[in-house]
Amino acid sequence: MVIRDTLSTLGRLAAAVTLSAATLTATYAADFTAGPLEINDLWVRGSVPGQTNGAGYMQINNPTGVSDRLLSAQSEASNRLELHTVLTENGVAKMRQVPGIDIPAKGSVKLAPGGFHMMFLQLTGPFKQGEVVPVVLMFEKAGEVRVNFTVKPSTYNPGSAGEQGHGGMKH
Ligand SMILES: [Cu+2]
Repeated sequence: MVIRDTLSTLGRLAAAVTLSAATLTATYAADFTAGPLEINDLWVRGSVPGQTNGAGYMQINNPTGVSDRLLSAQSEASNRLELHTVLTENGVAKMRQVPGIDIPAKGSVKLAPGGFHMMFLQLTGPFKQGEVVPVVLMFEKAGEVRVNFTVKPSTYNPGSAGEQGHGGMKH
């Protein structure tokens, strides 16, 4: 009798654990994580013949109460990989390298056309649609994390964030 009660309790516990694990997966599935940071929706445009540079975009969520900072990135896909933003000076949009991108506590940062982006300079090969571009991101607190950017069609343009950053810009 005692044994049967114990087994039935264990059974209920097992069911409860299974349920909560499933709930967590559904709620918190991120494409990539760096410590507590969640990194989602990583993409680059497919390159066209003759294209030497490319831009990468993603969203970084920080559910913690402590801010972090994206410091740098590395990839075999290009000779250099810089962090850029787009500034408008005298009505002209220009790209500028930035020393880091802050990820605020309990907040998020979106790298998107017209704003912050990862700048791949001197591509070592074409970005082919459907493939992925492996990158190592370095965060001040969360440390190093390997991520993959998905290569979208060369004409891909999500939302209405504006295209002024990368249309015909060359380095
Ligand atoms: Cu740029």
